[in-house]
Amino acid sequence: MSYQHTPTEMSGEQVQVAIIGTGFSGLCMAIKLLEAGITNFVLLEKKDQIGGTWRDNTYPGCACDVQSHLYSYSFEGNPEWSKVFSGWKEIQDYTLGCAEKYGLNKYVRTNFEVKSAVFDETQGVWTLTSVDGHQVKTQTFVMGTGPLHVPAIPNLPGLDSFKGEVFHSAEWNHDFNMKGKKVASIGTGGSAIQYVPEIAPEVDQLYVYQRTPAWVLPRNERAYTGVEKWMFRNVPGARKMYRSMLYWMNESRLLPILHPKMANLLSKLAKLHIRKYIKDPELREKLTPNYTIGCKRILISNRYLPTFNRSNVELVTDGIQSIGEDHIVTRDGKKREVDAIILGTGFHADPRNYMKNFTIQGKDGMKLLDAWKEGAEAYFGITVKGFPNMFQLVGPNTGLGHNSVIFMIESQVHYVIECLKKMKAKNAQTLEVKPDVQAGFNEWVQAGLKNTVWSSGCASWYLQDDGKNFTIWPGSTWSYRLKTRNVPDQSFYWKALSELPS
Ligand code: N01
Repeated sequence: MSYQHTPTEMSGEQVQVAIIGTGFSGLCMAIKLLEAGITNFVLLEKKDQIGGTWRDNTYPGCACDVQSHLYSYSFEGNPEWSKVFSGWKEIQDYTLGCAEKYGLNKYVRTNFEVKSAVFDETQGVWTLTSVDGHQVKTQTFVMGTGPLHVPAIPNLPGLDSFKGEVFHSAEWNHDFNMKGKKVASIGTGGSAIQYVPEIAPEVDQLYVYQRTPAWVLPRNERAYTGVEKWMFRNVPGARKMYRSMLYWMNESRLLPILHPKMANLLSKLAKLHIRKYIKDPELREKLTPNYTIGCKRILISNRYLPTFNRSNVELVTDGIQSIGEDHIVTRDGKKREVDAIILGTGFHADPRNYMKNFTIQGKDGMKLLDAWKEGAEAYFGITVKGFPNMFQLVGPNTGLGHNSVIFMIESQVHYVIECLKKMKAKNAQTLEVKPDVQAGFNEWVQAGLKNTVWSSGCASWYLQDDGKNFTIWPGSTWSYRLKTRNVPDQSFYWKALSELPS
């Protein structure tokens, strides 16, 4: 893959649009800006290479649990996907390929980690400043930063005193040789269930520390045959039809999520899955969740559960009491000596946590995190009152537990482009969502989330501490698509430069 980095040499640059992040959402935004004839933009990337989740997560077994033919841009099909659920490397190569094909590399400014965005009300312009003090002035900015990228390091007593190797799943230490080592893995979410089966055969002993068991369903994994790939390449409509079929298959997974009674049916299936692999009733009970399926992300794997039948793998369900220089002690007083601790403990999903080092200041000196004191919210997850010309991709309440987030990203990018077109047509310097429109929308969102699995009383990173669901879109993805097709004039204040305060 030939890929040219663009150096960070941009202080003082002035653009129409600045996009933060070069993952799936940032790149999609850039591609669609070019399509709309907007070339005066930059892509700001904190690291030295394009990418997002699939650049950062490289742990053994890391793969997407949405089918690749669906977890890719609708306008950039890839007949060459090697299997149903591709690994991180294949997905990252796909995104780099898109960046190259659409000529995005020249718009990218790497090593530009934005630390603040400040709105100038008199000019209707944002100033973005990097941690190194470089600045970009822009009329509009789009956050394509993704909600799950700041690792959550658990506050476990004594973790700092541990002398062995410690790393988070998203910061995998590939130099650490696990052969013959005793390894502890903490957490049993989407990441851990992928790497646990991979490392188990390597290590001398693996202790899997589980706080809450995960609901796990079978993974329909297989490689595509040569004939299938030939058809995807050559038969008109074949790839699109297949993608549509995957889309509706995933969309149907919404039913048990929205209707807890149907969730019972799904949990019966998951229990059969556990029964198939785990014969020991005591172990089976430990691995069986007691919360409504869907409340935490439903995981898919055929390899995770059988791992616990290995003689060198132990499931530890007693809570961690303390960590010493070379061991972990659980609440039952048992001490296990380990050489390494892997933290499969997830990410700070609440922007009020993961955006602590990124100050966004809108109108009247208002900081975004102050505006979000009660919880993050936006209009369609995209625009926020008091923060004109700021757009978010995969913002509050637009995450999914059942289908491909790329579908949501494409809807949002379309919406942003429509906003920009309207601004131009109206000769508006600024656009700002009306407070009552945002409030009404969020009441509707929260009402839609009532009586779903997320209001069943379980703990989940989809929920903030007070139980409010700030992450999930309450309906189907096609309903989101329909609602974001058009930008209603009356939902926003549109102001020309001459109307801005002096
Ligand atoms: O993180 P998680 P992840 N002591 O938050 C446990 C996406 N993803 O990195 O459930 C002990 O799911 C925590 O326990 P509990 C996907 O959206 C996507 O695995 O809070 N344990 C849990 O078991 C996913 O949801 C793909 O009780 C502690 C685990 O750590 C998201 O990324 C693939 C603890 C964290 O699980 C995050 O997944 C992989 C503590 N102090 C991931 N703190 C795709 O294929 C936390 N835990 C698209």
